[in-house]
Amino acid sequence: MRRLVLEPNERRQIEWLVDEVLVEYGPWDPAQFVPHARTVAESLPIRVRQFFRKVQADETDLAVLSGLPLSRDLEPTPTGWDIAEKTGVGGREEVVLTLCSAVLGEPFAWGDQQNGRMVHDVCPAPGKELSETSGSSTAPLSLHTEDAFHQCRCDYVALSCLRNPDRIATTVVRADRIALPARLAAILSERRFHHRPDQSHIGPQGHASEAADRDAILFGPPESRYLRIDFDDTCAADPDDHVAQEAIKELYTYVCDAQEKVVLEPGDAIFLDNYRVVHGREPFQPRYDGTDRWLKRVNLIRDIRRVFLTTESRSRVIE
Ligand SMILES: O=C(O)CCC(=O)C(=O)O
Ligand SMILES: [Fe+2]
Repeated sequence: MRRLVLEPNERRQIEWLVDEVLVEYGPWDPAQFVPHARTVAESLPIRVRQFFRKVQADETDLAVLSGLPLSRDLEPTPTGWDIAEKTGVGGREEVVLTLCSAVLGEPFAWGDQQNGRMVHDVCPAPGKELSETSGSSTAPLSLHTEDAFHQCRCDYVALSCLRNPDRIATTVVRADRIALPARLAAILSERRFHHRPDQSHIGPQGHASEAADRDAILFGPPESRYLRIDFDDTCAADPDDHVAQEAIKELYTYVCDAQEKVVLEPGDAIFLDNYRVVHGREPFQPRYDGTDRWLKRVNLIRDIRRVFLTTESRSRVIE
């Protein structure tokens, strides 16, 4: 894990830049700003830019930026992303995350997730407590590769923390820390698995072709393996393939042994390499009184052309 703690003068520099963005590109609309974000992000403090260049070059699995600016008059935590969308709460924090994220990758979105928004709200929502979505709370969010079902899934998940009063951990498992026997690794490297769309993508029929693809769970350079798995939605491609089914179960035990917890503090942003880390969240009791845990989230891809080739347009929203 690599961490950069911002100095007060760097935090001020970021605040000025956010003010500039809100004047020049206001009223704030992430979808309008995102194509310009990379250029504006050139004015971020040099240590931030160097940090992300290093994260990219080394394929750092977990990177944390600490000491980011937070509004003194931050609004109460919304009770769901749809409320956040209507009210536009946490707008300054979205600018901060979008700018920092743009150094590492290109933001993009999914049409069927949070209404195609570029910046998501991760906060507990009434009625979603037990769901397999970011609005869950009392049930743990199982370990997953973000959008594992899709070839165009993100290279990085960026999560910035606005509030986390009960210090609820994001759970992470780094591929490098999973001590798999060679026999198991060999099965998981074969294309005998389906990665089905998760509950956050409503209307899974829209992704039927990806869901039908056969793919491996383990792939990439043998000395630093890549992972593709959602423990709720990855299954054996052939229902009679008991070896593949058992391999997923066995992998789960090794993954649990390697699980680590990262507690995000307000002003922290974590950048998870979605090929090298699977992540989830501990359960917690929501209060729905404006003080709940609240994160902002952005999906990042290294090469935006992969998105354009998927959308067959210059749209960053995959339908
Ligand atoms: O709430 C968290 O810490 C992680 C949530 C998550 O998996 C996500 O938003 O993609
Ligand atoms: Fe996630």
